[in-house]
Amino acid sequence: MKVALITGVNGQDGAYLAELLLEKGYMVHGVKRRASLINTERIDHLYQDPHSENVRFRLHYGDMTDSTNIIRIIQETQPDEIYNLAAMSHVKVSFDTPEYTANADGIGTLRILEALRILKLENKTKVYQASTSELYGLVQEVPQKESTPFYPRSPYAVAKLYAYWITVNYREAYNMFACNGILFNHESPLRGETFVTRKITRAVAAIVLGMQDKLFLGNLDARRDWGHAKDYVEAMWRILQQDKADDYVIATGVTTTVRDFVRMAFDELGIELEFIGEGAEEIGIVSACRNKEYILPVGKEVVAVDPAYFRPTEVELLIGDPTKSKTVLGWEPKYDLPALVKEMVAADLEVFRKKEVTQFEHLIG
Ligand code: NDP
Ligand code: GDR
Repeated sequence: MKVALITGVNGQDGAYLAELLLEKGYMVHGVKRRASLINTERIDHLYQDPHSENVRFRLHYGDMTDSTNIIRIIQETQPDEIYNLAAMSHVKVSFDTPEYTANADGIGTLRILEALRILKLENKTKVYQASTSELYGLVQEVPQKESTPFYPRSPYAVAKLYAYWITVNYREAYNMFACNGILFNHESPLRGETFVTRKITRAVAAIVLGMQDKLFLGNLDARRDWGHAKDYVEAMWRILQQDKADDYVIATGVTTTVRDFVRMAFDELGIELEFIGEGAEEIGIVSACRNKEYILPVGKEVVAVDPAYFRPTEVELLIGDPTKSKTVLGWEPKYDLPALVKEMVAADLEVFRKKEVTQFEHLIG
């Protein structure tokens, strides 16, 4: 039985990847950091009682900032494959916590690679590093592909740049099977609530149910290449099944503005929006309501800009060229953006039908 170790197992991608690897017959070990509340909602459906026999899914406490536990967990689990997904993954928050982000996202990757050398597993264990389209940052070339120069625009992206290159360096220096997946934005109903897509789909659900008045956003002009996390974890696995270690862009090749994502999400429930004004003065108002269940008055302001969500340096345009991953990995996404939006809006309607809104949610992200 193949053994996989996933850091960040209770994050969006960790949950989908754990599910995929369990389906494929792997023994899956997940690393989870300690929190004051149990935050395993995304993986609760995969729980296996550690006291029973033939358990194939186990969690270990660990933190990317602590070499000792990384070495110990790798020694105990002797993985064939490590998927390093753990990270402080919010770009805006990285401006507030730059040193911690460098430590967890940058040096954390080094800790894993070095642990493998210390344990003499460098020629046994394959490593997947969760690299990101944020490396491209300030546009140098579109669409962005593996050879496009990097120009990171946030402490998060700079930390991930270190992680990218240390992965390449350990591959070249020690002949390790260490790969970067340069993944463009990928979303799902499991996406963290402070990333823009989920913030939008949650707000749409809450607004139509009368639980929220308005959605405040930052830069509506930013363009992202959005895919579905389920498709993207399949690509991660494929990257480690190749004969040769390499780096791959994973993207859809389609880019959309934040404004259009908002439009699509409201339209999903039969509500059409018109955007008027510019910059920080721009607002989105209801221009038509086709839905008999969720009636919103025409003219109601449902979207406004709050400059608090602007980033000190922004990534304006991301659009990936997935040619290499399609030809070499045989990877093909199953979801397009309309299908993704549909699934996320439907899931959030369910969430809000059952739930009370937390007061803090629009203070962050
Ligand atoms: P999430 O934010 O949903 O998950 C991140 C995971 O990392 C969580 O389990 C989190 O734990 C854990 N984590 C954070 N800090 C530490 C730490 N110091 N030690 C141990 N664990 C930690 O991210 P995604 O699932 O969306 O992304 C997975 C990876 O892929 C990340 O590295 C991200 O930067 C990268 N990426 C994501 C893309 C995307 O569009 N989703 C695109 C490209 C790259 P906790 O729950 O306790 O916070
Ligand atoms: P991103 O994702 O920064 O691309 O990083 P996010 O969803 O946070 O932002 C996308 C774009 O939307 C704009 N935006 C807002 N963003 C947030 N979060 N909140 C808002 O209110 C808002 N209004 C506008 C942002 O300015 C940005 O341009 C994600 C993360 O998953 C990273 O870990 C990953 O590496 C990259 O995707 C690829």
